[in-house]
Amino acid sequence: MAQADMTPPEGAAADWTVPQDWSAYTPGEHAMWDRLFERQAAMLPGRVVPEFLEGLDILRMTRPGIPDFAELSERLMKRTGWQVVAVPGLVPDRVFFEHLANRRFVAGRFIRRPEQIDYLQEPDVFHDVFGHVPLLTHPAFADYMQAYGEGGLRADGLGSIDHLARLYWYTVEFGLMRHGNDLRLYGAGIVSSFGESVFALEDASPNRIGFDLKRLMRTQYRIDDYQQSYFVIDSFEDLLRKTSDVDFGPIYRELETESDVAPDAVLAQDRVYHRGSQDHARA
Ligand code: HBI
Ligand code: FE
Repeated sequence: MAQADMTPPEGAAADWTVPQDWSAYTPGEHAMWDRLFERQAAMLPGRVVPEFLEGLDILRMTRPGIPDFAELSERLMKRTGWQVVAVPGLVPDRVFFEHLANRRFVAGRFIRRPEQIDYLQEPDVFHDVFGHVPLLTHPAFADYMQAYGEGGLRADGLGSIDHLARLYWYTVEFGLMRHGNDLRLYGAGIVSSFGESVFALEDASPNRIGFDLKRLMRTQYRIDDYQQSYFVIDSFEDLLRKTSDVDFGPIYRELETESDVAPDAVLAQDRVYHRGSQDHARA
């Protein structure tokens, strides 16, 4: 979880935003973006949902260099009313939810260094902008993200952020979608990761299980390795329907009396697309 301290750091506004300061990026930083972009762009066609590639196009993100948030915001605003704002790093949960509820996506402005190319702890501009922003051009996904922010503010009042955060994790960060008889990627944590883009879809190790809201909110997750289970939605419209026409209050109360589910578990009730060998996690 993010810091409990609600005071923004020196140089940040009360809502924790900072200027992106686009002109301060060095040629080396832009080159790092281009290197990451090319690696993912080569891998994603045929693996990612088409809506993601359309989003890259709509936002002109196929051009070289770290995108200028002001320009992304202008294009997004016309499509779905979203903006991209810069923050220094992880922000407190309430601050995060408040931005999403107002259709502002908070993005790190820094980019990883070459020695961190495959793993870093705090989300950088490549994860946040390449991973998250393209789908904000999709109306149902854009509405889902706002609804998550609003739900976060309510969950905070009910002491249920930990359960709700699993929904974000297993959809926005690590979600898969059905595509005909295949599966496709849409989670930002997967599409911004060279290794996990292949692992999540093609490796025999992880479970791939149909989306079920309550089951998913019972499921613990790993932050230190590839996921042991991925959850599969039918469409963004279906995801929005299954989460926004629902009163989470009674579900949170039920969850308090039910045990958590381990990250690798398969339950009798699950719609199983693939039962994982879990070889990766055991290795
Ligand atoms: N802050 N910058 C940033 N990015 C996140 O994705 C983020 C955050 N703070 C809290 C948070 N995510 C999650 O823990 C919430 O979904 C609960
Ligand atoms: Fe993320």
